[in-house]
Amino acid sequence: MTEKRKRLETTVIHEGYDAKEMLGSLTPPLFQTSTYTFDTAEQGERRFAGEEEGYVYSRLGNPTVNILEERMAALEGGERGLAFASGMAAVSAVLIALTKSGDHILCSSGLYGCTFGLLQMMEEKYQITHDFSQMESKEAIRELIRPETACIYVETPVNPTMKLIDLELVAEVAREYDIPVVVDNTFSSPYLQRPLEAGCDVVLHSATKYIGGHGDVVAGVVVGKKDFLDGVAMTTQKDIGGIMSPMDAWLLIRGLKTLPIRLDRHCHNAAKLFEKLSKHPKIAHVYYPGDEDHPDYPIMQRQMKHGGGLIAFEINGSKQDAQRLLNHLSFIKIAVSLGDAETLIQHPATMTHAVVPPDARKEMGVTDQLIRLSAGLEAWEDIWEDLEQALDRL
Ligand code: LCS
Repeated sequence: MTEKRKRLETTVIHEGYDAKEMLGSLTPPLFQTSTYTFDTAEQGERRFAGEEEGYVYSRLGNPTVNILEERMAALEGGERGLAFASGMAAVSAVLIALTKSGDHILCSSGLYGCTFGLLQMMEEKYQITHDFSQMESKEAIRELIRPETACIYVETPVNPTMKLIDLELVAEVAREYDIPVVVDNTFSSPYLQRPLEAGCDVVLHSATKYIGGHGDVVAGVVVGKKDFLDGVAMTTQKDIGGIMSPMDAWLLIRGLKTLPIRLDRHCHNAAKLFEKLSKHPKIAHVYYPGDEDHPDYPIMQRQMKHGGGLIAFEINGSKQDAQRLLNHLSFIKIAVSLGDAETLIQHPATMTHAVVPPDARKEMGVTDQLIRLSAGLEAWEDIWEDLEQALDRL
């Protein structure tokens, strides 16, 4: 009898692990090993030749890491998952695997600062060019596709402006040209948004954020078709070597178990804070995908379960006022990263997006007055009281 596919809330806890195979250990064991012994020299030969299944060396595979990879593949609805040392190791492995010198990448207009930095480097060193697009219509996307366009790379919600990209629309155009679509799903997690179901080809995460959820791991994950990921595993992962450590995989397996209940609380807190922030006189604008008046709200309803746990807002004032607001906070932490139990606040123009030149930053909508908040798991009333007292002191 084939086993019925389980719901996401069950998959985050059980997929990819059978306690019977591990002496009944309820929790997946941590295989903290760099290498694996062969019974004979001939067995070693067979393993290296790919004629016999089995572990060889932890840069090529580790049982604890494999559990996480299988679980993430099931959660995103892909055939295979691959784990990396960081979100940027995942982004770079995918982009390098998909492109060669002279190619072109079409990107959503607005990307995490280091992804922007990587694209700049690829252009300077390898002549792999890129364009940015709001991707608001099929025409707008088609206009920027060239014969050498090797992939479309999308973040949605966009970091940090919270603009949304319609994934089904992008996937439809990409299919016309047979170009793969890569989606950075870090801000949503598979609980809120599943890009592969929308027709996209590769999904990746900074697992540092909601996947881990506890601020104690830096990691990345990629999910997609087996053929593509087998290729990445044997090239940009194996030979560049940005693999995930078994300990980090073990922590992520633990963190993942509570993903749905954490996300429910993150989203609830963000919705409450949005209501309060949008009425405050010292705030000029709030960017939040759950805002019913936001032009992207219909996209949110179609492709996300909730509005997510992140809010960006612009204050009435200067860059110094934005910094003063952060300095006045009491328990809300000034820190980059997101998706942790603690509410985190940061100033994108001088922190996550400081590497983006001022002109490009402006085009992305990252002004000096913009602040990004990752709603934590605390009582939302306490988060609001801290924000309110800091706003009142401006
Ligand atoms: N993609 C997105 C959307 C991100 O926000 C980040 C990191 C990355 C990829 C890279 O992942 P990492 O290598 O750090 O695991 N974003 C950060 C942020 O917004 N604040 O600090 C890091």
